[in-house]
Amino acid sequence: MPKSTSLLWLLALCSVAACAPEPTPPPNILFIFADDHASAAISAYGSTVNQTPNIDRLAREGMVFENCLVTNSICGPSRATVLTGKYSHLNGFLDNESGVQFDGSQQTFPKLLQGAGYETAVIGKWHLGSAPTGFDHFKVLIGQGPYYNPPIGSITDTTVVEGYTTDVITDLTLDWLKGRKDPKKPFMLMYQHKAPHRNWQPGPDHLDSFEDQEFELPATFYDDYSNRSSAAAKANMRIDRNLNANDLKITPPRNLTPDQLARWNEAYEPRNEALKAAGLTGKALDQWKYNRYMRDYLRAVQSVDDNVGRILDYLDESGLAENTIVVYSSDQGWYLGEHGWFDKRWMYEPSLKTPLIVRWPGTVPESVRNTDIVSNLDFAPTFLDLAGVPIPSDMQGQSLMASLRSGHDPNMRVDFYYQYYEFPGSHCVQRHYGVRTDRYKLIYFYGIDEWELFDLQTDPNEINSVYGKPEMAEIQGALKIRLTELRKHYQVPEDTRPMPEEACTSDAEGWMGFDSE
Ligand code: SGN
Ligand code: CA
Repeated sequence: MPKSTSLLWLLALCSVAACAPEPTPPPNILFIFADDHASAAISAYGSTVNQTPNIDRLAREGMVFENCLVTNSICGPSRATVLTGKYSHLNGFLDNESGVQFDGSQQTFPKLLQGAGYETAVIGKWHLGSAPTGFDHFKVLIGQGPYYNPPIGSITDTTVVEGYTTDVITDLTLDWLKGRKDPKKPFMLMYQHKAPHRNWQPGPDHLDSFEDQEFELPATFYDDYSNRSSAAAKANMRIDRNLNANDLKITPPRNLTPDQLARWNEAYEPRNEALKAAGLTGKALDQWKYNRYMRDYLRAVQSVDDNVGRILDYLDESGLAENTIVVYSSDQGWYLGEHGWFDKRWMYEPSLKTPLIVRWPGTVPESVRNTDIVSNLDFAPTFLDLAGVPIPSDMQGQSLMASLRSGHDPNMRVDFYYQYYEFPGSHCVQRHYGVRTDRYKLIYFYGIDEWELFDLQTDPNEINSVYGKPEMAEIQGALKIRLTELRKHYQVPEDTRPMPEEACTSDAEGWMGFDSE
C-alpha cells in the first residue's frame, strides 16, 4: 500500500481519541522475600562464600541497595512493617513470641493496591498469626512451616504438598502467575520463602553442594564481648555452644518421605560416621560445626537462587519481565559466624542490614550501587507510589522512587531509628533501641540501662564501644538528642511491658546426641 493511502486508511479507521498513545499500564510488582538471607551470602553483595547467579542477574539489570536497614530485626515484625509502612509500635506487632497476632483489619499496601485495581497474592511464608487480608489469593505456610512436605493454607483449606518447600512455593507461584483470573489487571505478588531460616535443611538438589569447600572462622568468631555493654555476652546464639543435633544434622528431619529420607541419609550418614570417628574437640570441633553450619545454610540459599531463576525465566518467556518491577529482599540480615553467632535481632550491622535489589526495566538504571539509608519501612510507600496510588500520611516510610530513578535521593533520611522488643525470648537478646547515621551508631539497652556507641568507619566489626570516651562527648551528645527527636517524630511510646531480669530461655547446650570425647 502506498504511504499516503496507508495514512488515510489509518485516519479513516480511528477517531483522534482512539489513536492517542495508550497510557503506560501500571507495572506489576513481584516482591521476592527470603527469610534470614544475609547479604554476605549473595555474590552481588560481594559474598566470598557462594555464588547466586540468578539474584545477581537482578543486580546486574537493576539496583543494589547497600544500606537497607530494618526497623526491628525479626521475622513477624519485619513483615508487619513491610505491609503497613509503620514501625512495630504502630502496627502492633512488636515480637514473634508474645502471642499477638497481626491485626489484619488495619491499613496495608496490598489492600490499597487491591482497591486501586491490582490483583494481589501472597504465596509462601506469612508468619503473622492471623490470616492474610488484602489478597485475592493466598497460599501460605502455617507458622514457620517445615522444609519438606509443607502444609499450605488457603482461603478454603490446608493441604500438605509433597516436596522441598522452596520448590513447592515456587511451583505454587508459577501456577498462580500462569492462571491469573484477569491477566489485563496489573498484579502485586509476594513470593516469600521460608529458606534459609534455621535449621537450614538442604533440598534434594543441594545435599552435596559445598561439601568440598572449607570455610574459615570469621575474625570475630571468638569475640569475648568485652568493651561493650553486658548484653552481647549473655545471648544464646553461638555456633560453638548453642546449635543442637537437628541444626547440625546429626539427626535427620522427622517428616521426610521414605525416598527423601533415603537420599538424606545417603548424604549425611557417612559424614556423621566420619565425625564420630574423628573425636574432635576444642577449636577443631568448632571449625567442624562452623563448616557444617555454613554448608547447610548455603545449600538452602542455593535452592532459593535456583528458584528465583525459574521465576525470572518465566517472566522472560511470558513477556511479563518488561513491565514488572522485581524486588529481592529478606525479612532481616543474619550472622554467618560474626561474633560467633547465628541468628539476628541485634542492631549490629549483619542483622540490621538486609539485602535489597530492584529491577525495573526502563525506569531503574542497570548495575547501580545505591548507598542511601533506606529501610523496609519504605517498601509500602514505594509500591503505592510506583502504582500511582496516594501514600497515606500515617505511613512512616519514604517512597524510594527518586532514589530508584537516579541512584540517590538528596531528600533521603540521614539517620535511622531502630527498636527490638523480644526479651525475654529465644536467644536472650536484650531489648534495645538506637540511631544509626552513615558513620555512627548509638544503642541503648533500656532494660539494663546500658549504652554502646560505635564508629563504623574505624570499627566496622563493632567490637569496641566508644560510649563515654571524652573524645566522643560531642558526637555522643548530638546522637542522644537525635535519638530523642526520632522517638518523638515516630511517636514511640515508652516500653512498659514487664521485663523479668533473668527469664530468657537458654538454647541447647550438649548438642551432639552422642558423646564426642
Ligand atoms: C525459631 C528458631 C530461632 C529463631 C526464631 C525466630 N528456633 O524459634 O532460632 O530465632 O525462630 O525466627 S528453631 O529451633 O525453631 O529453628 S524468625 O525468622 O521467625 O524471626
Ligand atoms: Ca527471619
